[in-house]
Amino acid sequence: MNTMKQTIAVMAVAIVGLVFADTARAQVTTEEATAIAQKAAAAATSGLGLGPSQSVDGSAYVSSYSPGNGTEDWDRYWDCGGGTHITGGWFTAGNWNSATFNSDDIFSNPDLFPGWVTANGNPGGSWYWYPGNSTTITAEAGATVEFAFIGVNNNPPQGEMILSWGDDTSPFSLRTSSEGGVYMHHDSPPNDSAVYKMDMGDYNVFRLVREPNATKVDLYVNGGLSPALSLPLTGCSLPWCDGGNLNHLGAASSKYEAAWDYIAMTSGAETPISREISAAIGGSAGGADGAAGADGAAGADGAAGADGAAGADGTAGADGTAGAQGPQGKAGADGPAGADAPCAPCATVTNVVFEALCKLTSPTSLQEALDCGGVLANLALLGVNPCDGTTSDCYDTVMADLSTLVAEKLAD
Ligand SMILES: [Ca+2]
Repeated sequence: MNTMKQTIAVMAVAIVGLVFADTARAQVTTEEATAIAQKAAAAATSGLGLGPSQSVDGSAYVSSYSPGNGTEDWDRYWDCGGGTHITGGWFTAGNWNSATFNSDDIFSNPDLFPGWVTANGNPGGSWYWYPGNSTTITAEAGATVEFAFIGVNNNPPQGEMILSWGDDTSPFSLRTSSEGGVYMHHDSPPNDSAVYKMDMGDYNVFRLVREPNATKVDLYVNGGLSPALSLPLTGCSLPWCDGGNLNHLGAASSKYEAAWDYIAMTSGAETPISREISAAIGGSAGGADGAAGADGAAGADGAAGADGAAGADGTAGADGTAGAQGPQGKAGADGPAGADAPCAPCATVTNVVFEALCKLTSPTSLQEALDCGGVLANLALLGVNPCDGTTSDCYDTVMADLSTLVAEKLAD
């Protein structure tokens, strides 16, 4: 039963995926695609500690970004606590005294912030790492450095070192800009990148990546997926390519007052994008395959998808069948009055009645003839338009004349 449910769940996911993919190809606009990408990036980075807003407990500083140091497998990581850069951290050289760095401090708060160190702004102090012959940081393998600090303000001195880094082929440095921001510098051949302007007084995360055999180094800031700056690494010549410049990492010049949170480094290029891809497919490359795990329980149903975009208009449909006959219409208005029928002279009516009387009957008395003649006169006058007087007048005239004519006939 469990297998059945799993199968159904997998099929449902596959169908939804197919529908979505088809919709995406056909309908998604640039704005929608941008929104989807931003959402995906936010979702992907949230698990890396690059989500927004981390307050520094007890301090006045609130960062716009939180560091990703806790989730990565760094070769070297120091949280800036537990001693000096050498006794607590992984650096091997450099100056540290009470004038240059203060442990457990964010600026003027004495020893209230374990895991932080403040560079006091006095000259002379930096942290250096010299791996000697055991370096794993090579141009061939690529490498990544990440660190975070809060600057005392956004008015840093011009050109102070934040980080100085050389693999086995070329050195460069990341420096402060008096414009408010940072830039990258290469000594040989001499070259400066553009200035990336940012609020140096905020909590900022810097990530430098040298991809394998790359001819440039990229700076990513605050979890951004695209480089904020790039600097070509086109070559190296003496005196910049001796042992003091190659194969080293220098950091945290005390000439720029800043409170440092952590610094980490690893062999291999770990761009923000490659980190996300790695996380999405289930972790780091390399090791042998593990044994197959037991089947997981069937997942819960996914949420219903959003409505799709409106479709295009369809083609016109075929004509419908004829409708039923409608109800009978209203009676029409009366027509105009007709023309008068032609009139009939009463004398003509009298002659018709008399001839009919003679043919139909053989009266033996005047009264008998007039009784019968009255019936015939009424018949004859039906529908007749008398030329003189009314129908009743014409009837009287007809009966009077008929009386005369019948009397003369009887007298014959
Ligand atoms: Ca820290």
